[in-house]
Amino acid sequence: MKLNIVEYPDKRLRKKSKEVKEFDASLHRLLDAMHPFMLETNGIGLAAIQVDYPIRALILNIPDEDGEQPLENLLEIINPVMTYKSGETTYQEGCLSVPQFYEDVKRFDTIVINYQDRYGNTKTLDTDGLLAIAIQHEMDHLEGILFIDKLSYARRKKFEKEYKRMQKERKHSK
Ligand code: QAP
Ligand code: CO
Repeated sequence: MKLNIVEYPDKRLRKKSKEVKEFDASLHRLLDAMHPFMLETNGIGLAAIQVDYPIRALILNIPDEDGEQPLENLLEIINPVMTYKSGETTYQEGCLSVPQFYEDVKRFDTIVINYQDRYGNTKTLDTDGLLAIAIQHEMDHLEGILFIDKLSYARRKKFEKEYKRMQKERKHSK
């Protein structure tokens, strides 16, 4: 299964992802393809909509202390719902769909989510730190929201200018 990243300003990133109802082989095939794709592209989190499948599925593989991303740390999250959120934290975020741009974003520090695994089993996860930040970032993708939408007006303007210049450079070097 060959996946391609959808990059800003592609309108497909703005769709609201649909609930997953069938936990079948085609879902498993997609999840199985997303993980190596994410590692190859140096990602720590990826929502299905970023590879043009607008369904409520996302994966996360937060690096450990040695910077490794072992398979046992892979989290597959389907149909997540946030049931608790508290505190505040700021982190310099990036996104595979917004390459080469990083900016501080404010998020909740601690969250609890209910979600389903690839078999449709219901799970609860209570977490904080980078995993909580990453989950909030990926859950935003399910609503068509990107981290750049959370920037101040001035920062967003700066981003649009930088990003346009960068895209021109990338086009010329292709
Ligand atoms: C979302 O982001 C995230 O610009 C996952 O050139 C971000 O995996 C969660 C990436 C921050 C928590 C904190 C970005 C790879 C990867 C790039 C990513 C790039 C190559 C971003
Ligand atoms: Co992203």
